[in-house]
Parts: sequence; C-alpha cells; structure tokens
Amino acid sequence: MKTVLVTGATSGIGEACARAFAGAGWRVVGTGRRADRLRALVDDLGADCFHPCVFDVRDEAMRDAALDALPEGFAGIDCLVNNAGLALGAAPAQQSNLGDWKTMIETNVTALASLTHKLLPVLIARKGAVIMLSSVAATYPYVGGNVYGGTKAFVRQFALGLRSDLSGTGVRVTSIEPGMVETEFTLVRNGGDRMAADKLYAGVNPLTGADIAETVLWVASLPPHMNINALEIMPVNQSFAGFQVARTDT
Ligand code: NDP
Ligand code: 8X3
Repeated sequence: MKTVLVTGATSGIGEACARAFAGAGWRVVGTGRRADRLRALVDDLGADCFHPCVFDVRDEAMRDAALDALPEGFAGIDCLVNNAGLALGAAPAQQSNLGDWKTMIETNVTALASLTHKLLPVLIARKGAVIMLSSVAATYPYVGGNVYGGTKAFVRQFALGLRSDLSGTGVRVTSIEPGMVETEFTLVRNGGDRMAADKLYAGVNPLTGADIAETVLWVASLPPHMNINALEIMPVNQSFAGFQVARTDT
C-alpha cells in the first residue's frame, strides 16, 4: 500500500485529493491548520487510512514535529502533493497590501520548497512522485494577479527544474496548472466575502476540487516510466482574452 502526503487537505482541491487517493486504496497523510476539518476526514475515511497533521506550512518546527512522528504505515511517503496555497487580494500591484504579498510568498513558495527539500530523501529512496499545484496564473498574466501569479510561476519552474535534478532517480515530478476551480480559494482571496466568491463562479460551471483530484490521482497512478511534466486544465467556459491598451501620453 502506498502513502501520499497532501498539504492543505482541509478544503477544496486538497480535501478532494485526500478523498480520491483514499478511495483508490492509498494511505493519506493530510495537513492543514484547521484541526476540526482534519478530524472530520479521519471520521469519514478511517484512522487506518487517513492520518491528520495539524500545522501551518510556514512553521518548520511544527511541521517537522508532526512529520517526524508519523506512525508506522504512514511514515514512508511515496507521493507528495504540494497543494496548500492561497491568493490574497486581487488589486493592482500599486494598491496591494505588502503583508499579503509576503504571506503568499512564504506559503506558496518558501514553505513549498522547504517541505519538498525535507521529503526528497524519502521520495528518492522510494522512487516516488511530487505533484505541485501551480496555476494558469503562472503563464497568463491578469490584472491583480501580480505576486500570486509570480508564486505559481515559481512552482511551475521549480517542478520542471526538479525533473532535471532528479534525472536517474526514478522520481516523477508534475506541475498541475488549473484555471477556475470552485473551492474556498476566492473566499480567502477576498477576505471572506461570500458574495464576491459566488459572483465569480455564477453561471460558469467551473472545475471542482474533485475534477482536479481525479487528475492528480491519474498522474500518480501512471506506470512508473511515464512522467506528466505539466498540465493546464480549465473549465470550458473560461478562456483567453486579448491585450489591454492604455490611451495615455506615455
Ligand atoms: P482552498 O482555499 O479551498 O484550500 C487551500 C488549502 O491550503 C486549505 O486546506 C488550507 O488549509 C491550506 N493552507 C493555506 N495556507 C496554509 C498555511 N499557511 N498552512 C497550512 N495550510 C495552508 O483553495 P484551493 O483548494 O482552490 O487551493 C489549493 C491549491 O490550488 C492552492 O495552491 C491554489 O493556489 C491552487 N489553485 C487553485 C485554483 C482555484 O481556482 N481554486 C486554480 C489553480 C490553482 P488551512 O486553512 O486549514 O490551513
Ligand atoms: C487560481 C486561478 O485564474 O484565479 O490559481 O489565478 S486564477
């Protein structure tokens, strides 16, 4: 039986990944700050299948204490799903909050790189896999995407770089790059404004966490000689628009 570690399993894509991997017979280590959500997953999936780890991904000491104490059966990680992340704010850079920028960088970049660094030895020993949640925002800029898009571009390029470094180890690395997925993402981005979140998704038929989880599980379940490098996924109703033009003196 294989074990997957899913960061950010308390909501959205991460929670759906935990459920999908558990359904496919994997042992799941799920992380997040909201202990009650992780406890609910233990109740749903069973303590033999799901092990909760409560920590903030930015807190390395708390993270290490939890991961270094994983019970037997959950300790050998075969697949790391680097999912925990967030966007804060959607204002243009010149009107953005610097604290929000730092939180996004610490969570989406620093913590993700640090956890990957910690788990690389076990992943190499087990010829495992790293699956990163990047975003279409890594490739396609939009107004208000600024630092969030920058963090996701880091995730994509880090994944591709790892592919190079891990040549010959048998470790697989994938960057998953979704467009609009209806989760708590927009609620978090807009400071808990439920109406703003509902408005964004209204009438779009957006992707669901389960859609992305199905893809993540598929990537992890492919024969060991196959590596999906990067994968963009969007709802049919989301697509591309043109450049913007400012008519000024400059
Ligand atoms: P959700 O807000 O629903 O879930 C985010 C998860 O990340 C939660 O489980 C949350 O757990 C966890 N998390 C956030 N910050 C921290 C932290 N400091 N420490 C520990 N855990 C943290 O959003 P999604 O499911 O949509 O997002 C998952 C990933 O997918 C993100 O990386 C996001 O950038 C990416 N993505 C999302 C898209 C979308 O449209 N929804 C599109 C493309 C990519 P808790 O709060 O309990 O700590
Ligand atoms: C989330 C998708 O388009 O809101 O990564 O940036 S988007």
